[in-house]
Amino acid sequence: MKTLQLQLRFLIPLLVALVIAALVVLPLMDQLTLRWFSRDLNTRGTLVAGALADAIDDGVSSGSSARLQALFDRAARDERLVAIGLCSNDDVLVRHSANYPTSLKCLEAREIARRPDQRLELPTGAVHVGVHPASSERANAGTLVLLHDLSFVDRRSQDTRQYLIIFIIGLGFVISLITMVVAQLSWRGWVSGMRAILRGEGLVRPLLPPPELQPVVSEVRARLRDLEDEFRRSEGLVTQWNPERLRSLLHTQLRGDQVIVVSNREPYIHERGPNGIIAKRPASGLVTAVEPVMRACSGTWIAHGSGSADREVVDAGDRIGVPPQAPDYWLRRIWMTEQEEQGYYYGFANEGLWPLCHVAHVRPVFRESDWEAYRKINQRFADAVVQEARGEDPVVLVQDYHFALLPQMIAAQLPRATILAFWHIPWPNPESFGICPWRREILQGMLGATIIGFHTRFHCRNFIETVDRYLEARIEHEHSSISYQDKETLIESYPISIEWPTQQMSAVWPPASECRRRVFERLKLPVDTCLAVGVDRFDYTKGILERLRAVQSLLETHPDWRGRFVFVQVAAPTRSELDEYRTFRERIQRVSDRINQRFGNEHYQPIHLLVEHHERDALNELFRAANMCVVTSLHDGMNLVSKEFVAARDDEQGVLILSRFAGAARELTEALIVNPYHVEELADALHRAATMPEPEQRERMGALRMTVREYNVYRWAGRMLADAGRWRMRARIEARVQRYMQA
Ligand code: ADQ
Repeated sequence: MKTLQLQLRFLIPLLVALVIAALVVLPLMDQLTLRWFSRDLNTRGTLVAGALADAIDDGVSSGSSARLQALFDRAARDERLVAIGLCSNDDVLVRHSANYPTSLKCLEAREIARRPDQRLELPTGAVHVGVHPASSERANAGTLVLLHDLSFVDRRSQDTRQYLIIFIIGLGFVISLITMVVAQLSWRGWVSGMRAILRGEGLVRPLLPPPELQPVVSEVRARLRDLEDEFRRSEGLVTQWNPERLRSLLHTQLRGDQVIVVSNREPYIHERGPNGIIAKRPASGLVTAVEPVMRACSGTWIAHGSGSADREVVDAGDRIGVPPQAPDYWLRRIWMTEQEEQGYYYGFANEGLWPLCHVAHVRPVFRESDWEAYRKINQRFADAVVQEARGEDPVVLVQDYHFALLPQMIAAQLPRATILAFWHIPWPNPESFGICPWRREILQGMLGATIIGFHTRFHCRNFIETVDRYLEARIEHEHSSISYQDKETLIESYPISIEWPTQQMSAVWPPASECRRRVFERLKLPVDTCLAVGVDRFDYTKGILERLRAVQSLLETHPDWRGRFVFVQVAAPTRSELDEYRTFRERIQRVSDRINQRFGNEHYQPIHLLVEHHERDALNELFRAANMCVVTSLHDGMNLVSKEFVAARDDEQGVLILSRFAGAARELTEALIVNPYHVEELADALHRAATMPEPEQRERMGALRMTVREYNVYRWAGRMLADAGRWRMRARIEARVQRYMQA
């Protein structure tokens, strides 16, 4: 019924247009034909009159009426010329052919010839009346009245009219046919498309909708994207991210879909010790950030099993429930040989990508064999993700630079998975990245992800520019997205953070004064000591050497601090298999010894270098005991130590000195922001922190604590997962629209 209505709505105006065309076009056509022929007949008449002028003049002047009559009768034998008459100069009909209607006087003939149609109806039929001077160079014999037959004009006009009518009918028919077909198709497409959306069904169909509906699909896509952007912006205003909110987000926006995390470092390492097997938490910013998220969503974490007792504790599927005391999620361990670890982890990831991305004056090394191992291990993890996936569209969180190729490898096997790749370290500029021989492969691998996350907008921009430089991709800066080989990837900044301590947690902390007493007792420090701490993995990017130089400078320029200023550096051993790390460690040891020799004595050591892993409580105690925490990274994606120090100081005392090259400097603006390369500037900051009045410390620390509490790790994960949820919803709607447009 609807279709019929639609067709009528198209057909009626069309028919009306055709009738009007027939009423106007046909008479107009008749008029035009008559005018054309009149013009032709007048021209012809002028020619005839000119040709006869001399002969008529001869006939008149010789007085031979027979000759004139014969001339006229001969002329009137022409097929078209019906009759001919000669008017004298005073308009008297002096001679005419036999069939000339004598009732047509000269004056009347002139009158008719002046009318546009020049038509005269005679009993024998219609004629065209033309009046032409019969004059030549030597003669002026009067005026000729020429009567031309008009029946042939009428015949031709009728023929033209017939053809025109047939043409108009034909045209109308073709237009109606096209209109009906288009109306039918459009209506069906719209109806089924809208019905599909209302029914809320749909499966991904790789087919494209019919071309006439492509604009609609693009429009739907653009609107959804705008809404997403708007929502993301408004979300920034919401505060209070906590485990409950994250859990509810997982159940509402992700409808409880499975979450799989992939990282190189495992959240718990089982080691065999003298007292049996113990589970240790590694010193890692990534583990610190992702572990609370996994506890909240009870998914599966896939990681390299690197502990000496890791194999002993897993089940037949290489899985173990963690945390050990109260399991919340599964840890699936992946095994690799020493040689594989050497190539993939130490080689490509840590001798290649780590220095490449940090641009920290250590040259990256790229070896073909490392690249092969990297690819092989990435594939092994991708296969594990596929094994662990319960459905065809899990949410997979791929962590860090060890797995640049993983997104594409997972997408190849699970095209409907939502893959979030988070890059925990900085992304360099395109020129620096260009050093990598496999730059294109790495970018292509990463662009298999649905969303790629960095800590800062600055790193996002570097990444987008790098893709722009090395791949043929379409970049939409407005939506911060990259389309590569028909796949769209969102590039977004998600500043990582820590789990803000709950009241139950902080309630059991010893008071700051007690922490200070214990630490001072352990390190045998006089009570009036100003204590500065640094806590890092023992890595050349963390700026440990720069700190030592600044301490030396402080003790040189402010000798009154000698004996009263102590710097404790806690450095967790890391990547010790690599030469670069071993030499760095030796160098730090040498410089510390030298400073201690120069400024220390048997009771006083300005530098305490503690090269060991500390448990969380021990670090917390140290942070609470210190007067300041020194974070001087030469380049750092974020730096969680700075946030941990802030979280530990519920007494709102203590000063944070923070490198401006750490991502954290963009959020923690109330810290003393420094350039770690500038020795004196850093030494000044140490002095300023050591002498900062308590009220100023309170003001700064209070503001810092508000920031870290609000921008906590649940917000980091929540924003990312919320984006994933919206992306999945968008993909579902798009698939539905496309599906029903096919129908
Ligand atoms: P990391 O380079 O490991 O992380 P960071 O963010 O400072 O750097 O995190 C280190 C973690 O290890 C912290 O949780 C810290 O407490 C812990 N840690 C350090 N020394 C320790 C020790 N001696 N004993 C025990 N624990 C220790 C990478 C990037 C960072 C980014 C994080 C998270 O390099 O820029 O902030 O990932 O994305």
